[in-house]
Amino acid sequence: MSITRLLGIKYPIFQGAMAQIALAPLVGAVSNAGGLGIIASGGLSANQLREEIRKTREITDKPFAVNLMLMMPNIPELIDVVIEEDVKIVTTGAGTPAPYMETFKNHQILVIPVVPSVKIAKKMETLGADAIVAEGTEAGGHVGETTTMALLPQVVDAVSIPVIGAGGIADGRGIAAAFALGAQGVQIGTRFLTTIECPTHPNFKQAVIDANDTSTTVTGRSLGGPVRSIKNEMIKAYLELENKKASREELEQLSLGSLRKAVHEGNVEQGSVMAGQIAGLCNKITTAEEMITTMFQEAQHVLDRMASLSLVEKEWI
Ligand code: TUI
Repeated sequence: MSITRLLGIKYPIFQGAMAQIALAPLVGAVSNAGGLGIIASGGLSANQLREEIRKTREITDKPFAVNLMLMMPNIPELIDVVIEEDVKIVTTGAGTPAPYMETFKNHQILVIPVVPSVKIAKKMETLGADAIVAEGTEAGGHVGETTTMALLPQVVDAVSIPVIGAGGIADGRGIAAAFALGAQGVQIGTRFLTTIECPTHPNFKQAVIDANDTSTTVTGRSLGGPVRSIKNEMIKAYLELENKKASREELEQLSLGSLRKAVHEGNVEQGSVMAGQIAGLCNKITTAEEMITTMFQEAQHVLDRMASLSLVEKEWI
């Protein structure tokens, strides 16, 4: 079954579950526009998640999902809330949902893990995942090592459930490219940072608008938790500490509360401005709806152009 039918959405686009950002206003706007809005539960208490779910339902009557960041210690409580509030789609990240799969299935909850490799994609299919988001290292936040271009076709070949492409996609060309690689849909995070409904401090949006293709880098490799964000004073200090083989405590001290600093306080030099490599392409503030409809129109133009490109005519085949 197609991903749009399976989930009851119009466009095969998921909004990335950006921690502290993907809350009711953005999620409701994306779902109202026909995409899949996804609440980021990472960092929320059970009651805060319940509130975001209820607020989202005040904004939209369309399907939306909850993302479970599996490194969070309160995952069991968050899952109880998902069940109690009758949310029917979850995406998972940064770990394995194995211990909870039976619970999800018993409650007819669709499970869509985000994965950084073929090996983990296959494992998720075996566990009973309903679809997979294959996320390349171009993405913002916690990332794997393989690029979307290389990861996507390999995951598509390795599993028989629908695959959604993520990482480095922010316009119609990227969507068309994901389709060309075998994806049934896309997940987009960074581009949603420059929407009107995105609730970050204006400085955070401006940092994304000002970014170019080389503005992001990865920190935290030495701790086994690589994170992509826009380079700034804090990131420079972090990388210097990592080069000096600083202890986990020292590194964690520097990054403590850093996402909040950037997202809420607008401190984009000392805070963590998580964003993907495609930030350089995100330089216009629009509504989520305009962004989604424009991107699919662009994707159609790209596909039309590709269809009229004849390799026979060029005598390449
Ligand atoms: O999770 C993400 N991206 C994130 S989470 C996040 S919150 C955070 N805040 C501060 C520091 C670190 C993180 C920000 N961005 N993307 C999905 C993703 N999942 N990427 C990689 C994975 C992943 C990794 C290992 C999924 C599964 C996995 O292992 C599963 C297994 O079975 O071993």
